[in-house]
Amino acid sequence: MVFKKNTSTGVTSEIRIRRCYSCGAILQDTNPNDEGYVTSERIKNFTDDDVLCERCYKLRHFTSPKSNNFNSDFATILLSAKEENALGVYVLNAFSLYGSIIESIPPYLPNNLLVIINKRDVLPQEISNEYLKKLVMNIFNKQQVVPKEILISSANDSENIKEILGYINNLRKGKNVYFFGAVQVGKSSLVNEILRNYTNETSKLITTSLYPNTSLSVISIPLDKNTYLYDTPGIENAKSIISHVESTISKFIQPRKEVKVESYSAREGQSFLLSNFARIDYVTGGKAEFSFYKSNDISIYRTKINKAEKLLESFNSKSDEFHSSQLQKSDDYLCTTFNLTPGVKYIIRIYSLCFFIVEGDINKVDIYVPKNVGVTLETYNG
Ligand SMILES: Nc1nc2c(ncn2[C@@H]2O[C@H](COP(=O)(O)OP(=O)(O)OP(=O)(O)O)[C@@H](O)[C@H]2O)c(=O)[nH]1
Ligand SMILES: [Mg+2]
Repeated sequence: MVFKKNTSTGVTSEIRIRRCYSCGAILQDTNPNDEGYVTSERIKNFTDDDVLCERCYKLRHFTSPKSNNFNSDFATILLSAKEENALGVYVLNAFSLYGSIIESIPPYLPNNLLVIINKRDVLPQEISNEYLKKLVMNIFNKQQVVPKEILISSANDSENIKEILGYINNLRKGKNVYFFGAVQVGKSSLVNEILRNYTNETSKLITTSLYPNTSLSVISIPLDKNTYLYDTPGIENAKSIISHVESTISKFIQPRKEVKVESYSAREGQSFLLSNFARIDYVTGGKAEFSFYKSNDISIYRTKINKAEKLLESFNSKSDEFHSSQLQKSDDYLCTTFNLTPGVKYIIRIYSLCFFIVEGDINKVDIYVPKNVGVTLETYNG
């Protein structure tokens, strides 16, 4: 058994249980057909990094992080949504828009599409809603994706939720509604909040079951006598850093509260480390300013370029430093060089880890990120 009874505490015995990090089910290794099942083999090898029941484990590992393939089970769900003329609700993460847009999804998207940019509350107010919408529209234009509406939300803002519910009711035209999107963007939180504001007049129950012809477990919420809202499991994006670090670490990489910008005056020859998740070398240029937006739980270390590699590798021997033990040596990273025009303001994004604005008399930066994680450079006019 995974859970242990501790009988030494007297009358009120304490029960220590372990829950699946993703779905919250109590873990057990006795009945494969019950919630929370894990094989005894996986229990033996459990690290705190991957405490997931068998079902969630399979969902999380359905694509090889190296291929960025779009899973055929999701294709089945989305294509049936398209066929039914259902409303698709594509949820994105405001903090990591590029880490939450799935590159290979466009051919499968329902025509009736609502986009929600969630987790607005973690971004400072100085980044405007218009800027976020413009960014998303630019990417969607290239992908030929045409949503009916783009909304901005925070799952904990009840006014916001009412507005979303209004759009859903108008757009769905009596059809089913499918929530989908990358891992951890807040789909279920939004659905839960919507439920609180929704009066369901049927006697049908909320159920979780495998979606027909797929191995994906989908939550069905009755909207009325004939239609449902479906909450689907998160799609892994191979370019997002959260696909490359332990789940316990990814919880802290993703900001939970408003991020505080950290600004540094920098000179050539300096290097910034975001724990051991990324390294930014300022290779050539004059006086420059770097402003980082990242989870408040991640510290920035400034050093000289010739000392950066040693510092990066030293994280693994320091148990008290917050880092990923899946990133051990310089071979685990890939370097991208950006040549910049001095005087132009740029924004560099490391998918789901951070974005930072660089400005000043700067010529060249080298960015080291875990292999396969996305890095982009754009001029900044936010
Ligand atoms: N600050 C903030 N946190 C949010 C918001 N929405 C969700 N979260 C948090 O983000 C985490 C993931 O939320 P979920 O609702 O489980 O996300 P999901 O997309 O359903 O995740 P998967 O089903 O695992 O893909 C949780 O810790 C939520 O509390 C939001 O608008 N703002
Ligand atoms: Mg969910």
